[in-house]
Amino acid sequence: MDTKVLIIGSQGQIGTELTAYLTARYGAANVIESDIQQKNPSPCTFVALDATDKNAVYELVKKENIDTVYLLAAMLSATGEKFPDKAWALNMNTLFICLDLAKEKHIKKLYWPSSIAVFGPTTPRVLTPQFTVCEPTTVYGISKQAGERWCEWYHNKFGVDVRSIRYPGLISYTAPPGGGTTDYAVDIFHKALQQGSYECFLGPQTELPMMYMPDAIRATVELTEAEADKVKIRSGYNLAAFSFTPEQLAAEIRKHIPTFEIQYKPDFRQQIADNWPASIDDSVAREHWGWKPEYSLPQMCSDMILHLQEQYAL
Ligand code: AKB
Repeated sequence: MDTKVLIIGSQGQIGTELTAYLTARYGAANVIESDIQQKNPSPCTFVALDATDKNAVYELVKKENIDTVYLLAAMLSATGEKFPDKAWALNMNTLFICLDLAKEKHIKKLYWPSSIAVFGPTTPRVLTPQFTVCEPTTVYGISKQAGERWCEWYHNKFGVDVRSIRYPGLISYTAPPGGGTTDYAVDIFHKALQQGSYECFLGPQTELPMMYMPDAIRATVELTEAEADKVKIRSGYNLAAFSFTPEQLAAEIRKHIPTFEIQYKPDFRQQIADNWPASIDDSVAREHWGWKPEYSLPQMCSDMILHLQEQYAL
């Protein structure tokens, strides 16, 4: 495939796996990964980059002849509530820099992640539709909702080819998530294997939409590579795989680790989760560009435990 991509924020939970996937798909010579600093080894070229520095992003795009940018740098929901001004500045400034690069035709395509955080307490919680009330209550959610509006505006006004998914909570074993409300669904596996027990920061009945990372990565690339006329929504697509509560996840983990114990100590993240959907209707993504998840909750659990047992040499 004739493309050269830049991943911004490549060392995070999504970026680590997207970088590996795209490197395997396009070849190391066609993928550049960038982040504020390098934490993990890179399968392609790594460039240290401050994504809020427009000139630095521009120089890198030009030097490397980039046509597609995956902009993943962001502050998530829980950390965003602690640092609202920093969350807003990071999440919005980086988006404007990339939208403007696309508007000025320095890049051809932009992928930017949205989130279920665009929804709020006035949104229907069960099978949340694609088009519905969006009154987010977190700074992260407000930034994602505003970002979606801006993406659509740049597309309508200047023809910017921007694509976006409203990710549910993402579960993976490679790189840890950072500062989200759905992070418990990753931490729980590490603690289950290392300690046999977990103290959960959400209550037992808190149902949230979730997805295994291989599905999320495949969706991201499928949407980014889709023919432009199939991408009829330029704000953010709803995407779903499965939903569960901490209690249901613990029961699934117990099928592999029968002695696993869970305690509940909800903190400020409970309120964030209570304002998010329990499940998502992703029929529009299925219809427009053929999205279909592959992993169920039991399949995700088995795969997570298998890989983490290897990591911890158990
Ligand atoms: C978070 O919990 O903030 C993220 C998200 C759902 O966007 N994982």
